[in-house]
Amino acid sequence: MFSLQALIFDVDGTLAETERDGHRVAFNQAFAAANLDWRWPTEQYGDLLKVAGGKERIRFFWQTYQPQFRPVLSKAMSEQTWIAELHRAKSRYYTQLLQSGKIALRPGVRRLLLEARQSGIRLAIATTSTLDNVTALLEATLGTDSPGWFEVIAAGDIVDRKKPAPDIYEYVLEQMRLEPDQGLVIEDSDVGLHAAQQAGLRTVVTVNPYTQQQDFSAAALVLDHLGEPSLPFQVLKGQIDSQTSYFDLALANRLLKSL
Ligand code: XBP
Ligand code: MG
Repeated sequence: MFSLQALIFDVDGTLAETERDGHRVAFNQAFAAANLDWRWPTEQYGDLLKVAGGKERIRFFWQTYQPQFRPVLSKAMSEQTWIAELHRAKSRYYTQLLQSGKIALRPGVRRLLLEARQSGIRLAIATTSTLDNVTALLEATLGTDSPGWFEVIAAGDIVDRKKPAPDIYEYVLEQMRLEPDQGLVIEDSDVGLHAAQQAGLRTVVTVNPYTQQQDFSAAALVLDHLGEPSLPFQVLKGQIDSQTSYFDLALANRLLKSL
């Protein structure tokens, strides 16, 4: 009989709404500190999110919107190193922002993580963002021991190809010695869903304002958020067999059995 063994969480947009008021703000702070007149407004940032990974997003923006721009490179500095330095500065601003406590977890995230821990369900993270950023978010929202709740935190450049490539999910499966049908992914974007699906994993999507119009036809279930007893979720796609108003392990198991 099928029984869920592991939950694999995406980070940005899934654990917390980090993009608009977190990463985007930090990118803009780094641009200003580097005397660049680049600014990423809220709406344009939604388009830029189709490129996963901060360094990749900077390069994409440069090539697409500022193709004439040439940075002043000191000796032996490549364009790649220049991007990496700009991105390091961005990560510093981002972690400072998290430490100020401005970004909260999305509904149901803490509850589901605690239930999984109590039930012996294995936990992992698969994200495009950098490890320092993930750790800072977990510590700021769930406490300093929380990075240790996750058997694997697969982040950033640990794989060559970022989402939508399946590599980060394949890496997690390999590290956990887990078969795809033993796990369930929680994601927020089409890019993330594609990555998980290509790795053979089934996925529950919790949408956010940047992703709600995307195509989630390959998802097992699409919700507005994971829900709480006092804050029912809305099912945007998929069938659930009961009056449940929040996503828990019992629902996860019923869902996977019905697929
Ligand atoms: C989302 C991303 C990340 C963040 C920025 O990751 O694409 O690139 O926007 O973080 P996920 P970095 O949804 O996979 O968690 O600047 O650290 O890349
Ligand atoms: Mg995401």
